[in-house]
Amino acid sequence: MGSLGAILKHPVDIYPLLKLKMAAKHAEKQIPPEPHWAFCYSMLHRVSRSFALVIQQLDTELRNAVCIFYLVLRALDTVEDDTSIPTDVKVPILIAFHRHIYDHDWHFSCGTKDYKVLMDQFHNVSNAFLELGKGYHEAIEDITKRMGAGMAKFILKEVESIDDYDEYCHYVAGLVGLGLSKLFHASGLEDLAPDSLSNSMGLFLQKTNIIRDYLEDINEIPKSRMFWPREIWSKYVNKLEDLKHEGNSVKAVQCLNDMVTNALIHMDDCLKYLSELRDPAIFRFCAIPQIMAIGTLAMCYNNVNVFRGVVKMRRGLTAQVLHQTKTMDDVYGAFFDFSCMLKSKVDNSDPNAIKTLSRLEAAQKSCRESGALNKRKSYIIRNEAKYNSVLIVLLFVLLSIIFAYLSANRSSY
Ligand code: D9A
Repeated sequence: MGSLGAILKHPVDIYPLLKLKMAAKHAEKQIPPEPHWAFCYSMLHRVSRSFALVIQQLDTELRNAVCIFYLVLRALDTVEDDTSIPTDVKVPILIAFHRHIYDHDWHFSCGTKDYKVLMDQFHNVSNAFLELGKGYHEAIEDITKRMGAGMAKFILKEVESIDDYDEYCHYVAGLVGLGLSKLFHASGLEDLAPDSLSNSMGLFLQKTNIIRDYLEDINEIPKSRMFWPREIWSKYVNKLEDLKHEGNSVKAVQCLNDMVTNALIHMDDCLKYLSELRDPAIFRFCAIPQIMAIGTLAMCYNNVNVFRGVVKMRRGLTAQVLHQTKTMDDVYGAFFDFSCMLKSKVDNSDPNAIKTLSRLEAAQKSCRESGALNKRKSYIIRNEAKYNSVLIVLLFVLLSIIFAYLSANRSSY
């Protein structure tokens, strides 16, 4: 849908979208003067859009550490993703990456577009890294080392079982959760979160990405990338790529729903992790991606378009989440709403319907027990309904005027 069409359909998006535009303009003006830091922050803006805005609100020292951590991880990812690098070249780079970040002029050319610039000019990232405090150095080094080793392991191995799937997601995303918790702790603003909760924060986001990106990953050139575990898809089709063929759409959607149901396991841990944060900026930084994830899962569930193109949250809805997420009550409200939306999409004939519903009900119970739902003023879905009825009233008024005008004209004949 074109952006004008989207806006006409969701007039409620106009204000948050304008606000987002202004926040983005403001953030771009805040880029620091030192060339290496300027490089890091402009890179961050280019590769992460909305996420960069939320990072921007963190306390300066922590913000710098998170910015560098993010870019180091993106660089590691660029090496892992580049299918044109031969395995015997790639594996040693992944394994030694935690040492390269201490090297003033190390770089390795790979990736495309913005990622190529990041890789070619990586010395800016290492120079900025070297200026961070000791606590931040240790956290970033430790996570980079463990992630690089995990990625190397999975270059040679496919994701077969659900345990493999959880292990792979741990390396590429769960460890990010662990690393961020360490950075928050090093800043003195938060207690150290338990590793299992930090891990779940990453798994929930990563599994959502893997579900949403099925088509993009399977169509990857020169070689498709497969992250959906065989243990799940083999119940529905013989080959993972069969899911995209039109004749298999019933099986494909059942498999998709199975994958979403698997991701829902992590909801409870995510709510627990978020409920224990104290600093409001750190809270927003952590909560926004989680709400986007459950929103994306709600859009993907039972939706055959996952196998035909991209299913994403509307930009306007993203902008709303960005502005409306301030407290834990907002998180409970959003999780509750998106769980409702998911529940309404569950078809009793789906092989996993009972499991899906029970996971959603468990999450809704946590939201209800928090007591947040009674006192909230507005939230995403109800808000939308309110604006839609305003639009219907307006339309009605407009039609009445036209009708009155026409009948006045007729009587004058
Ligand atoms: C995150 Cl430092 C990520 N990943 C994300 C973004 O959120 C997490 C990569 C590097 C960092 C952080 C994130 C944010 C806050 C708290 C977290 C956390 O843990 C406590 O990570 C677990 O997706 C990537 C991984 C999932 C692999 C970890 C959010 C983000 N959003 C994109 C939108 C998109 O669709 O990818 O990057 C964006 O805003 O552009």
